[in-house]
Amino acid sequence: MKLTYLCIGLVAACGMTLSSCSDNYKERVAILECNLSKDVVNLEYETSEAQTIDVTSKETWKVSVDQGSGDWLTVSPMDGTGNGTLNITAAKNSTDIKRSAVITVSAKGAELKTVTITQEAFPGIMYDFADLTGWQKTGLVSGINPFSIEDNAECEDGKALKIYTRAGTEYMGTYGDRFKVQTGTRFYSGRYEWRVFVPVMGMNDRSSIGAFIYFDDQHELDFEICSGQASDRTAHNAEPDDMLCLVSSQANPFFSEKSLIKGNAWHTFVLDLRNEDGKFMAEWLVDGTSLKKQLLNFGEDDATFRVLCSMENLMGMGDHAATQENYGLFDYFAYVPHEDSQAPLLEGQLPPEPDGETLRWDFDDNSVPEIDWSNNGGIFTDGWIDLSSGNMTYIKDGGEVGAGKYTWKINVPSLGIGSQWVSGGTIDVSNVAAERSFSMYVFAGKESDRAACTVTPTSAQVLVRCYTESMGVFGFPIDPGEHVLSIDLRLNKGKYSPAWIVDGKVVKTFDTWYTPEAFQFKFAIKTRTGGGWMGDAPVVGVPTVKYDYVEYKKYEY
Ligand SMILES: [Ca+2]
Ligand SMILES: [Ca+2]
Repeated sequence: MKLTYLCIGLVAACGMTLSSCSDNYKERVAILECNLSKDVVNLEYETSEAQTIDVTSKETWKVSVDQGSGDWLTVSPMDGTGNGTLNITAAKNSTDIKRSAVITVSAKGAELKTVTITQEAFPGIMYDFADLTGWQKTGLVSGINPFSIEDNAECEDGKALKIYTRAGTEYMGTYGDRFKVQTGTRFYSGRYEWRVFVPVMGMNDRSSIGAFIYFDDQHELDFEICSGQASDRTAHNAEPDDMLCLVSSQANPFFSEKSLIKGNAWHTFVLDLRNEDGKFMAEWLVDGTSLKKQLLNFGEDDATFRVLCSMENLMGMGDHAATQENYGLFDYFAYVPHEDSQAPLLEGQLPPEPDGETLRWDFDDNSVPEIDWSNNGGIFTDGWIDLSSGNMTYIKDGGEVGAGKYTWKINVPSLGIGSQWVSGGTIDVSNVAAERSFSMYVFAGKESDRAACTVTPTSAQVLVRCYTESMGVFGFPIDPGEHVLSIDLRLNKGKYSPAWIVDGKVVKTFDTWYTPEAFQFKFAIKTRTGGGWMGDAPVVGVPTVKYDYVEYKKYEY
């Protein structure tokens, strides 16, 4: 019945004669059998075993595969005679899109048979290190760029992030080479997975490869890989190509345990955090083998984690300063939530703005309201305050500020690279001597500041310098001209959590450990020159910088 319909269809479509239809019919009856055991196969995003489809035929058959624009499905064999079996293998789907392909089996004169193969999307967030989208570089120093994207055939996508540290005592310790990339997105419970190439590192060098998650110094969970101290190597009967792998919790509770791991090899490091009665049950696995399982004293209500990949010349990791350049390669980092995991806090997404009173100063009568601000050298024209040689300090209510959204419109000048000049808003601690601040200056940046940017600046662009001491500098390129900049200072679990917003777009968020109880702040708009942290050359002339308005929304918490 089916064949008759097909034949009629062919006649209509191709204008074939009835006699040729009749010939086809006869031929088809003779080779009717070309059947497949399945017509649909659904694959997980990652499968290790090949799926099979049985072909039942007495004829010679051929296989064709339509996989859209991709190249992810492998079918073998692609032809055969008589009964056979097709083996279907799929590459891991690292994308967030479910994909499909159609396999067609044809035998001469027989009806075409098709199998639709679908593959689930990656159920979490995959960072493949084909570039550094979503990551911030930290610890950069002048003169070298320790981060690079390398071609590597052993990577799933052919690309890896390489981070290296230098040999020598001058690059040791707190202010030595400590190079990291960290995610802007923050995560809760779930499965954290890094694929890392561990070389044989300099013997007993104080260098380590890090794959870890961080909220603050009390909430940090790590893998650290080093060649280790000689005494530890002896205690573990390490072979020359063995490295030491430390699994650690920095606190709550503290522990650090060592085991051996082969150097000159790729490894998969998994940190699995499951919710258990409001706490995290944490498990550390290397290449599928569990090294440590521990219930922590904290859970999702206490910490959200950024993910880090690092190379650091750290004390305690060996017996002496690095004798060679050491490096690590990172193929990918992948996060997969558990069923009950809170959704990640994506970079660029903020929770709804808290309520609060909004204060706004337009300067449109060409003066600073004296009860609100102290003006030190600002000059008014056309409703703008020119702070090229001045600053203005918020003095209302004694000048104390806290959680809130601080916004200003600035006309940014062109600046020579490395000029020691900054202008913008800064929220500075007022009750202790330590440096604690949230600032958002515009500056040109040194070459190292510019190299550190996730988005590469053009030569004409300047940088928005997003800064707080506990984070360091995050530079975001903008063109000279008018921009609206905001520091959106929230409280997250009782601690200050700033977001830096450029023209309405969140470019950076960070959780500090600063609390309103410990620190009071004052706000100012300043132009400053001459600091070594600003650049490596004196500014030429007096760049013109003007502000159209300032706004402060005091959040109610
Ligand atoms: Ca990769
Ligand atoms: Ca104005």
